Amino acid sequence: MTFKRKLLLAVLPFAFGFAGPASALDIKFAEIHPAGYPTVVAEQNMGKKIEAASNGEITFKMFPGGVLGSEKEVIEQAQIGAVQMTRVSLGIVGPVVPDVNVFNMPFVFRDHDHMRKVIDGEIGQEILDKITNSDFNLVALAWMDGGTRNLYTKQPVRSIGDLKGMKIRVQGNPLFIDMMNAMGGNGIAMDTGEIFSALQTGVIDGAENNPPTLLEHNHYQNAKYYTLTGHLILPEPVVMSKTTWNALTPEQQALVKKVAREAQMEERELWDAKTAASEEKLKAAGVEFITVDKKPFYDATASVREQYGKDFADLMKRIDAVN
Ligand code: BDP
Repeated sequence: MTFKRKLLLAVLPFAFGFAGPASALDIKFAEIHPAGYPTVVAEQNMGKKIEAASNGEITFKMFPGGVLGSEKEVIEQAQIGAVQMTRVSLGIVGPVVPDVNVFNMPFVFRDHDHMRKVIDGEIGQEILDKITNSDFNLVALAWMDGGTRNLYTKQPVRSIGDLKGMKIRVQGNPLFIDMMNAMGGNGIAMDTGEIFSALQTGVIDGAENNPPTLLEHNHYQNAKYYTLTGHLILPEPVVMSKTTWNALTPEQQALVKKVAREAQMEERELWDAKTAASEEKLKAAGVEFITVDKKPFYDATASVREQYGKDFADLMKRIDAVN
């Protein structure tokens, strides 16, 4: 080695201001939900465990509130390793890894508990593996619970006919556009961060989501009718950039997997409490909760399950069989 090169290697760490050991790996975790949200809290606790168990070799920092970008942008950053970890709705993974769309179909789960049993079991692991084994350059580690999604609108939807022609925001997945159109609405895709002003200015007539998101993203301020359709129950994978994953030792990989799974179980408790509290707050803020006959919504979306489900016939039978 030349003297110049030796010198360069010696000064490099100082020139770049490295603080910790040369092998330290910094995990930036991107979240679109605000601090205090169930997913954020569970993920932060996961991060603390990773830091504590890694003897300073791994650091973890949470970036909540969408400061690192929309879910789509963050996924792109994670693919190239600029963001190391994130949690996204499975809805936005579908267009890139079509195999996961089995969970994205309307009414594929009987109810919230059914979804939890499925993600906890072998089918849940299979779908995580589909993400990991795709060209996505991500490792899917665990599931967060994203609750049950219902419609919220500026004008009340008391039966399926009321939805006719309403412009309803959905996540950017053709499956959801088709689903909304099949129910009589007019599905419009946009990022989460755009919904608030789109509701305010009347670009859309409504959206659909769980109670914590309706509350915490302030959508309820411009959409006071919450119709309990329960059409989607979307779990949310926690993913790590494969570039980051490959830089971990096998022991560190095992640690990350273990604590991510613990976060999956912890978040669910936080989720239930947050959902109950959100429902109370929404009602107190004047949001009307509308109980509706779900059957017409189920029937209207049969064509969507047929079209998107044809590749998943066996899997859907297995999902059905989970008790
Ligand atoms: C929330 C999910 C979040 C989604 C958001 C949305 O937790 O990941 O991005 O819905 O619909 O329930 O955009």
